[in-house]
Amino acid sequence: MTRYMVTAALPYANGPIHIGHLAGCYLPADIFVRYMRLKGEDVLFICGSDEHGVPITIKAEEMKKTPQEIVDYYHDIMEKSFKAFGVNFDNFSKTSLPLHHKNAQEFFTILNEKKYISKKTEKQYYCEKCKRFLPDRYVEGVCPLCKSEGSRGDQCDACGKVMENVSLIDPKCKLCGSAPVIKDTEHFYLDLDKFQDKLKEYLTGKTWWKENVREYSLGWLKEGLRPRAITRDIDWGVKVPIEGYDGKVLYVWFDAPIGYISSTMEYFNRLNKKDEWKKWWTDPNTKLIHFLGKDNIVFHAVIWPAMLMGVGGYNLPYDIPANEYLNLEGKKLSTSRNWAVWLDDYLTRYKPDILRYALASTLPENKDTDFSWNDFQQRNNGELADIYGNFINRTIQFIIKYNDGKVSADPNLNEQDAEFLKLIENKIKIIGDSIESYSIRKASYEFMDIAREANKYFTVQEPWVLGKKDKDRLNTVLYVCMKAVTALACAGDPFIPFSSKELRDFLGIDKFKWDEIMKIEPSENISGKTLGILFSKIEDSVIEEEKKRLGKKMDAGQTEESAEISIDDFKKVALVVARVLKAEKVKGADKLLKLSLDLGGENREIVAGVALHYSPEDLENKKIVIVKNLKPAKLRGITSQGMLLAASNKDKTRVKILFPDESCEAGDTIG
Ligand code: B3M
Ligand code: ZN
Repeated sequence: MTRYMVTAALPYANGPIHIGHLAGCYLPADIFVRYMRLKGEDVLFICGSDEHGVPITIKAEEMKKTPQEIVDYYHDIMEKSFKAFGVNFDNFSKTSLPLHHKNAQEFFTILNEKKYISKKTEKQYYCEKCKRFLPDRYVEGVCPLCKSEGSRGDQCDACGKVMENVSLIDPKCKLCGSAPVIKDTEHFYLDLDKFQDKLKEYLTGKTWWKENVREYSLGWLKEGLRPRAITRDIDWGVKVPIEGYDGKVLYVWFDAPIGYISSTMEYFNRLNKKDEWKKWWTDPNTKLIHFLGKDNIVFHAVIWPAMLMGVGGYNLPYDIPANEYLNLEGKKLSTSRNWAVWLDDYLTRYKPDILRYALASTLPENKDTDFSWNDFQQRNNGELADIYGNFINRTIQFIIKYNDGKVSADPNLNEQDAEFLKLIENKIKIIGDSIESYSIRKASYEFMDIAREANKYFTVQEPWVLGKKDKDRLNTVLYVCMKAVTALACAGDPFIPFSSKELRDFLGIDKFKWDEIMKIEPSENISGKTLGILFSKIEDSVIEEEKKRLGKKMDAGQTEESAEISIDDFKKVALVVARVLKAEKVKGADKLLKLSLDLGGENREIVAGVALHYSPEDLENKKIVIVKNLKPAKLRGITSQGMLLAASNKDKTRVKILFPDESCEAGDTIG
């Protein structure tokens, strides 16, 4: 039986995950894997953080931390947010692990022994002021190919092209801004030219690949492959396993794909099945599928297969479903300008399923697409709430209110009923076929279309009229509606797994197979059960807030620290001690607590975004510090008359309220 080894590109551990990453590969990979598992296929889903290379060392220098501290920090954030978003990797590893270093060195050694690696002296940028070579992203300039500014030394963000050595126009050292000189340095090269013919045959045979991926890769061969440097002059990374090369490490793109294998090994080591990984990487019955974004294509479709061919014995990638780019509100995503929606931040305000669905509906499968907050709102309000949620809700409410919660399983289907059920069955098949061919946008459209059609059926059948005159017919109609609810609960799993699970729990469906969804008999009695609101509407003002957030620096501390204020400015802020009389959760807002405060003779209400970190009991009777003269703001319909003081880390994963000494009294002023 065929096995599927599925990977999603290893994200650099130099920042949290944003929607561009999600749309590029993590969401499509997860949807694919969820579906394949429901089909009963044997799938392993592997990822991990990419912890080497210049992206990491630059970040470490910026934050004045060690590279290891940086990668550990972001690895955790990424792992947690993937989990909370429902992206269920079997293993999320780290390329800084010793196991991986050993594997990468072994690859290098074998390729070297087989004479696929050579040594060459080549020109490299060198900054005389910083006294160091400037590999990859340490240098920026104008792209020689597309002429955009801010292009890096190894790859241009704007056109995605991989750069020839020292070819930037007007290069600048990223660290100090001065113009680098060009110096000779000795490096190891992977002799890609030796794989030209084999790669051509390999790529030509991949007729089922997405056209953009195959064309792009073959395009690379047209110019004739040349040896590529696979070492760098930095000290963070996998050491070159040859004596006398201190201060040089393997290029991150040499070791990173080997990380997929290391992650697989780590997974099976943990299960005490040490050799099992081989089945997933060398057995011809295993199909290797790499999900990734378009700037990663050449590394996976040309260089990585060459490495695997060179070492020998490994499967070559069977498919590389790469996506194009996702823009945000009509502009290119930019992490440095904070023109991004960050997953960990998003998850503090909204359910994962909304973003999953909104992104699935607009994935850049064949061309760049755009994410906008208005579209997000429309997908939620107009589709998840008004179509999907509405159908489920009206069906269940109707059965509970007007039919004692009962629907018996002996329907008397007429032609219309049978046709409708057939239509659902067809749609489930189309969804599956679409996912298998990586047309996930189409799949998600067809999924919502089940609910669209179901609403039509409900309206046309008019169960509210039937109740009075034809109990038998009513039962049949409700039975058919429950079949549709069941179909939505199951077929929704790849797209909106959390809501689907909630709905399946309500319906009492445990495990199910994709091909047997229409065979599931709906539960005959739902009386006494309650199903929460799956999707509630998002107000315009909330969306406006999101838009305002874009482009603002996440790290407020950084910008404010530099802006000096006078003592008079500071005195304008009225800080006082307040005692919490009562604390309660704000309905429909996971993050907010409403606090009733005693300010020493005056009572006030404030709304504070601390509910993820404190429960109401934690705060009652405690003394806190608030800004008293802040302009009142309305949050979820409650007027907040002030703001409490709390300390937090940059990503707001740790939030600590400042509690003054117990001997302070409500109303005491601070300053
Ligand atoms: N870390 C590039 C990126 O995040 C890189 C992928 C490695 S996959 C082996 O865009
Ligand atoms: Zn410099």
